[in-house]
Amino acid sequence: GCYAKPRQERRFPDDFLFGTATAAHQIEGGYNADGKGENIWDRMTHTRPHVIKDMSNGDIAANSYYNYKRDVEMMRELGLDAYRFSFSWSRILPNPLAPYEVNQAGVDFYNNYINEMVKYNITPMATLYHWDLPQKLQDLGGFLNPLFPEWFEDYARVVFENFGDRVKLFLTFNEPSEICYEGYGWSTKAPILNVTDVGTYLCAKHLVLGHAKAYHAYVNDFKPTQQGQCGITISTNWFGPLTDSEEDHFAAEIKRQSNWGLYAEPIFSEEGGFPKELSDIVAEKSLEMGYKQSRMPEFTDEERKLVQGSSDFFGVNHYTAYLVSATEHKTFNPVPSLFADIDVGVYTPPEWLSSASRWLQLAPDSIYNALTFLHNKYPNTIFYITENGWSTTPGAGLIDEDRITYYRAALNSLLDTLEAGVNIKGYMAWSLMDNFEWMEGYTELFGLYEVDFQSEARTRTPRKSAFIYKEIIKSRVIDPNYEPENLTMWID
Ligand code: PNW
Repeated sequence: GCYAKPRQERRFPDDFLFGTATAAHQIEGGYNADGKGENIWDRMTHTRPHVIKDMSNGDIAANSYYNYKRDVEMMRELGLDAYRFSFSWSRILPNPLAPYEVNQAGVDFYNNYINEMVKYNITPMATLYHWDLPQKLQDLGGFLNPLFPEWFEDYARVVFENFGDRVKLFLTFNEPSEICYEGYGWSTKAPILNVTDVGTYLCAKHLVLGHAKAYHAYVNDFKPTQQGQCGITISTNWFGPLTDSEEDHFAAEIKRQSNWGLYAEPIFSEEGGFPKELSDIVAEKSLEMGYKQSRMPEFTDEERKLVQGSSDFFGVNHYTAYLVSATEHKTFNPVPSLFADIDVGVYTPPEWLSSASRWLQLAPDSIYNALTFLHNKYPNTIFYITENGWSTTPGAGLIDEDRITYYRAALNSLLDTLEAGVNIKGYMAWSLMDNFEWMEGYTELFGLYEVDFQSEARTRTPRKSAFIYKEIIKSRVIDPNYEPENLTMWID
């Protein structure tokens, strides 16, 4: 008879952590509630509203500051093992240069949120920085100021001190490349500085130093009693060569070095410091322009050592893949800039399923390609997928078949990766609910739950994908034919 083991019987381990992810500025609202300080997204959206696609902001967002019990109820409905959220620095420290002046109302909010999760056995995973820098620090140069690592360590200590008794999984930064390249080297995230020549590189150096200082503060002063883990989340989409030519293979490697190597290499590699080939290129281009030193800063030996190995695990935000060419598909870039330095073209095959976001397509096997590559490059590393998800447009409704197709493909690729021996301990779907999608405002929606942004209560309603994810979490199996009977949610 034909008793071949069906593909859907491949299981996720029982102790694998399934969760969802959010970020403070995208869901909380309460932008000036109870003593919260201003952050760079408050400032930018209030003074330059036209930079946001629908001229919206995060003033109210999904109003989670006042809805945290409902949020945790949704986590229970889905049967989540874990939940990833972020702390708002300016809610906890409205005056960030006085880290001893803690805003108690802000601390109380996070205590309530965390206690409610812990009460229902949901493991909190907390990010210290998801893009919402206190404006007062930006006024002093933000990530470009060499004092940044100290500011960040001061803040990190306040977080560990207040929440580390219950939070055992900390992430310092979310997506350095979006912070440094988009915010400082370009103008597609706050603070839209557009310092194309050195913004990305200076920010990268200060960011990894800040990460390392926070990590060592945790390891030396908190871990012995709190017994948790501290890592960092880096956006690691897959970049493969467009053709099999040597030039395209090199182009893909340089693209990877500039996109995630800049942040991963100093922390996770044996050698430490910035990626070699990228550093050589920037040094060479700097000389050509008449500089006697590279625009890429260096690490002192002491700094290099401080940063090397400063992470208990590697958090991966993974969404899609791109094909890289040494000659084709190039776009205009200012000179000098990171994109002009690497000088490659990036291509997306039109046959890949498209989301509501320009940059997000369903690329076959992209989790497998990215994670096996990282595993081979940084052996013995523990990974968590800290974000993965799909966007739809407002009004697309609750029946989100493309999102379901995407999640099933991603989770199958994740099973392939686990079977290949990569040590991945958890997966956080982006996102629990619709939220403020940065420059796109509320025009691209990533939620398993729809949020009614017209209603004062910001009513949350599960989409079909929520039921599919719930079933996968419960059964530990991806059943390609599972259909919910109706869209009525319950708590098991
Ligand atoms: C992430 N890319 O950003 C962020 O961490 C979230 O805050 C955000 O809402 C979510 O993804 C959806 O955009 C990304 O170009 C930005 O591949 C850019 C990319 C991926 C993720």
